[in-house]
Amino acid sequence: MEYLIIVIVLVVLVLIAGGAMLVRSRRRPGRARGTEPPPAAPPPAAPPPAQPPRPGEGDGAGQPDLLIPTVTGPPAEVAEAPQPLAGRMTRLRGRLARSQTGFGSVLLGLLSRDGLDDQGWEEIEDTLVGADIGAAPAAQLVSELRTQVRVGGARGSGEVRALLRQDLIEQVGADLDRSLHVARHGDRPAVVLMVGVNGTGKTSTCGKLARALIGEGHTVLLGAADTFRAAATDQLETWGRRVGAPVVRSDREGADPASVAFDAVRQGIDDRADTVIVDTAGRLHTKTGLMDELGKIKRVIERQATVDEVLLVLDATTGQNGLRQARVFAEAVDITGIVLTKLDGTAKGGIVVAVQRELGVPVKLVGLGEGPDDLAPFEPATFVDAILG
Ligand SMILES: Nc1nc2c(ncn2[C@@H]2O[C@H](COP(=O)(O)OP(=O)(O)O)[C@@H](O)[C@H]2O)c(=O)[nH]1
Ligand SMILES: [Mg+2]
Repeated sequence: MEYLIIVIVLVVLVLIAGGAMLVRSRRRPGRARGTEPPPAAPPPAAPPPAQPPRPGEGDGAGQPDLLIPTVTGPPAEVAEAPQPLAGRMTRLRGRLARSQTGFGSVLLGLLSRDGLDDQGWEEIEDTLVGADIGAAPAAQLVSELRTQVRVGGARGSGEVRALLRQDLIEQVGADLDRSLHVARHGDRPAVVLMVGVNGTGKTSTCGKLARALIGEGHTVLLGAADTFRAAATDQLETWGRRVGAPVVRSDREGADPASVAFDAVRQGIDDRADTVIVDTAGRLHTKTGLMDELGKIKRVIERQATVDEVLLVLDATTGQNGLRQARVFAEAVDITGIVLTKLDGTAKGGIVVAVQRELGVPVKLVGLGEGPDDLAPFEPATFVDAILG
């Protein structure tokens, strides 16, 4: 009898332990989006996979840690020659259109109604606000459209679409200078500083941009000034290896980011590189901390070269939170352009209008996926056409 009880207890314990393990292993693949990419098949010489995040381990700003590797596309795709930057947004517009379900077609549907009343116009305004365009631009758009519709009288759906298209393009800013300053000048490389909060896509953008520039015949060097975690440096190195760009890094976790940036630019000058792209840490600890860190990196670079672009990387899916981040970064450093990533993952493309207005600088590049060629120069008309379907 005692034997039987002991055997039953043992069986129950084994079942409980087995169940617990099953639950834990089930949970692992379903991580929150943007915290850890599913591990892609590593390239032959890839660094060892990073440790899984420990609870409570972060960057000091309450942001989850990010792990390598980032590229989830098959290595064969990476080995192919990069697509030219020009025309990429048109090629990738399907990603946008797919993610914009709602916004454009809802607007067109509302505008095509016969005898739009105040409530209808309010719905149009709400739809625009819901797409993150911002309250002021939404009100402005509605007032313009109202005038146009009143003056022109009843219109067909084609005409309504043309009006809306024109007004949206105007809001997005068709005439802003979105050129990227990445060309070597004199005996100095152009320097691009990539800034933004952890997880927005800085390191991927460094890699994608390097790949695109190399495809256009530039020589590019990468600087791993995100020294906060060794994994961040490894991630950039993986990109460098894949795209054919040397990476200047420090072997010491927590090394001074400014000194890595300095070394990278020094190396870029010695190598006669066209462009040096410097990746930074996205620690939004305090505004003064951020200012000190980014300010120091910039000053130290400027001892030997000019910083031609300071690109703020923003995750389009973060909405108002992204705008708040943008404000803090803009106070810390002079931003010259915005890279809006993950536009493939949001139906709220209106953030383009809101963030440009907030910072007074143009969106220069957009991220439309995790693949190595999923970075495109921003084109207002293509963007609006994708939204309107
Ligand atoms: N869907 C999508 N994912 C992106 C895009 N850009 C970056 N990511 C992913 O966002 C995650 C964080 O990117 P990472 O470059 O490490 O961000 P960082 O912390 O700012 O350097 C990675 O899983 C990237 O693959 C994009 O445009 N679209
Ligand atoms: Mg990074």
